[in-house]
Amino acid sequence: MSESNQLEIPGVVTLTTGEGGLRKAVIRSPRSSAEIYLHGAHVAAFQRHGEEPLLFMSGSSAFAPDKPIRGGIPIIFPWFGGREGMPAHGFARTAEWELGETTVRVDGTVCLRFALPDGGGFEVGYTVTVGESLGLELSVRNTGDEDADFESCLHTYFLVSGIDGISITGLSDTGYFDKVREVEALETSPYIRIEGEVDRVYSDTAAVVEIEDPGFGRLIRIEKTGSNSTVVWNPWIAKSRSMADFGDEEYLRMVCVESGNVARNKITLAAGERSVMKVEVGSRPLA
Ligand code: TA6
Repeated sequence: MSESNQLEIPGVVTLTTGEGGLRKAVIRSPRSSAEIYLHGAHVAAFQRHGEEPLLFMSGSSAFAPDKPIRGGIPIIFPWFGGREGMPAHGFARTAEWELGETTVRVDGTVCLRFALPDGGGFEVGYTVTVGESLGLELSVRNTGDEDADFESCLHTYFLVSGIDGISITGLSDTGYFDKVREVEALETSPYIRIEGEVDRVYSDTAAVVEIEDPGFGRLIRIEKTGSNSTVVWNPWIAKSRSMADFGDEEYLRMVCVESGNVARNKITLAAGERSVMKVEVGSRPLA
């Protein structure tokens, strides 16, 4: 049997060719479906049966070996943001990851385990669990002889019914760096609304964040462990127009709520030490 056949589970996990000729896994569980590209181990879609898709995907996204996918859940590693002469947000999201194992649990939940072939001094594993909710686990181990730093972020793009109708809770009284105004600030609002470009790195927070979307009649819940940073981003009008892989009006239908360890929350691992970040995203009807 070919390797791909060993990883396929009939009716549950299918390996096929997706956009741009990139390989992807198509997953179907009793409660949901998902698509994950090997390019970047990129979760491109997740949808609970009978619900709107949970994740946003730009209609203008590139699907090419040397470009990040615009939407879904890019894996940002080992740095967040720009770095002189290097790709923004690190190299993990444009690397070809290996799918090592697929399993299905008694309740039908599907687990897929990916590995980054070259983690630049780190051993990096990523486990995606597709079921009632979407589980993401990023494991990073320092394979060097010295301390090593890294930043990581699961840069999740959520689909919303309309950006002017949603509110984000869970970050009140949390400090953040406002990348638009380039100032440190304190979140004083229990309900964050998006009324312009928002690009905020909230630090020292392990809080659950929720996105209330009356238009879809749903509440999206983002729980995490091993993560002390939460990033909230919407490009709004001008930045949307400046991105070739993002539609001019697409800012109206998405918001990024990202879970990671970035900036002051970057992680330092001793030789051989491992850190694990877990994120679970789910949704339920709004009461
Ligand atoms: O997470 C927010 C952010 O850092 C923004 O500043 C914006 O650059 C966004 O990421 C998208 O970055 P990308 O490199 O994917 O265009």
